[in-house]
Amino acid sequence: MHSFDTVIRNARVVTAADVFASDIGIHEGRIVALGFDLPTGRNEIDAAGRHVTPGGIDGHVHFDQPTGDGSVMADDFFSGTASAACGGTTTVIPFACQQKGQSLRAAVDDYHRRAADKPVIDYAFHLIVTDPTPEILHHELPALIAEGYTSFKLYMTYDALKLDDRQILETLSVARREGAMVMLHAENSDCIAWLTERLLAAGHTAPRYHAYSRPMLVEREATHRAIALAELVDVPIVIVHVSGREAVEQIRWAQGQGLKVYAETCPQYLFLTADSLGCDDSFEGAKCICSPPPRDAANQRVIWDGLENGFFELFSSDHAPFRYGGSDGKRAHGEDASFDRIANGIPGVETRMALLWSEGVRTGRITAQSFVALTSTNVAKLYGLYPRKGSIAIGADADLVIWDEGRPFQLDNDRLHHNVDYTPYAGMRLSAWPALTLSRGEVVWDGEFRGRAGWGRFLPGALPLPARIRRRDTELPL
Ligand code: DUC
Ligand code: ZN
Ligand code: ZN
Repeated sequence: MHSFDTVIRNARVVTAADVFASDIGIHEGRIVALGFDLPTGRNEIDAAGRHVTPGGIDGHVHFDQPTGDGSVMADDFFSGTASAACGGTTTVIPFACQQKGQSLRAAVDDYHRRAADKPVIDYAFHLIVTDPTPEILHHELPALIAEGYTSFKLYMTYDALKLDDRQILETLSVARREGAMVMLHAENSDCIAWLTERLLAAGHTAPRYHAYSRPMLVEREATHRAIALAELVDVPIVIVHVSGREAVEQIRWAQGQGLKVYAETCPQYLFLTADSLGCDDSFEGAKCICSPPPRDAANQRVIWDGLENGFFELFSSDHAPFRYGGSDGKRAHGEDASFDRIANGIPGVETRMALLWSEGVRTGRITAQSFVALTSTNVAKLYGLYPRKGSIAIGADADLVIWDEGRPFQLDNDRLHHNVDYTPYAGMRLSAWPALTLSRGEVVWDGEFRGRAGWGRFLPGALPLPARIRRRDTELPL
């Protein structure tokens, strides 16, 4: 009779706080012992001095999300979570997106049906609120928050998704009252529409003009406005997919005032630039169309600085998968489609962890502990999944990654498990990849995908803390 289902020996355990040598004893999917000379387990894994981190939590992914514009996301809840697992991510938080006119409850039910028995790793949902009617604000949203849908995203752009400032205020005030966490997509919709119209009128239709239609000014302005709205309501927010200096400056100002404005960034803002959208008018640049668009080398450095100095709380993929070939992805409107008709988003759920470990930790830019904080612990804390997820601690789920390091290889799409036919990072030389991924103690990746559909469980979120953007000296008389 074994006391452990699995023992991982000789690990260099990394948490957001420490790196220490230990064995890890696992029983019934949980970590039950950390220490030396643990009794023999039913399965023995020798980590041989390798880094062992908590499994990644990707707090920003899109799977099987209808776009309404003729394009189709390539990954469903099976291929998306399988891809995540093979890249060292053991929990994902995709979106349940309300269509305008739809009840929020119907949207949640729809996404549960889409997920059904497909996920191979655990998952939660963020809501996307696009239609905050009184019924939704007063009844549906509070009820859903109480049931564990404790975070939601609001858009300031995209006609099908965006809210105006008044709607944002109303929705933020529900978050404040109920203690939910709000993510903001901060880009100024009217500026984008105006610029797009002028670019198209001038014949500038190629993919690379996507970046011209969404300059950093539009992100800066909306970031500033999002902060002001949150400050007025007195509720913390997350500004997602921060792309460069001007948005960073706005958030830094807010943080300097003591406001709880959290920032997320993504690999595309470290490893791609606007040039990735093409230096000529070829369609190839469509592969890197995402919003906000990647900027330039100077802005990449600002994002690296923000990861190094603790400015960023979250490092997520914003995996939004569309195929380049075929007729339902980037080409849904043909190769001649103007940039504004090309599906927005790039794949990245499988490459996120290795890109940051390889280019962040192994280059000495960030510590292994910061890596864990950015890719797992902080995500679990902000979205109400901690301490079950996000750490290597007694009682936590045994969601773990054992790292293979120091054997450089060239990244190409053939080694990935998503259902997308390209990766924007093809050709990069990386020096780390997960050797083993465990989801609740079960091996889901060991160089081969070992997971199975339906293993992943839905995780209701607890209420994240804190519920106020700052401690007010005087309360608003509201
Ligand atoms: N925003 C996202 O968060 N994901 C994909 C595209 C977008 O604009
Ligand atoms: Zn967004
Ligand atoms: Zn996104």
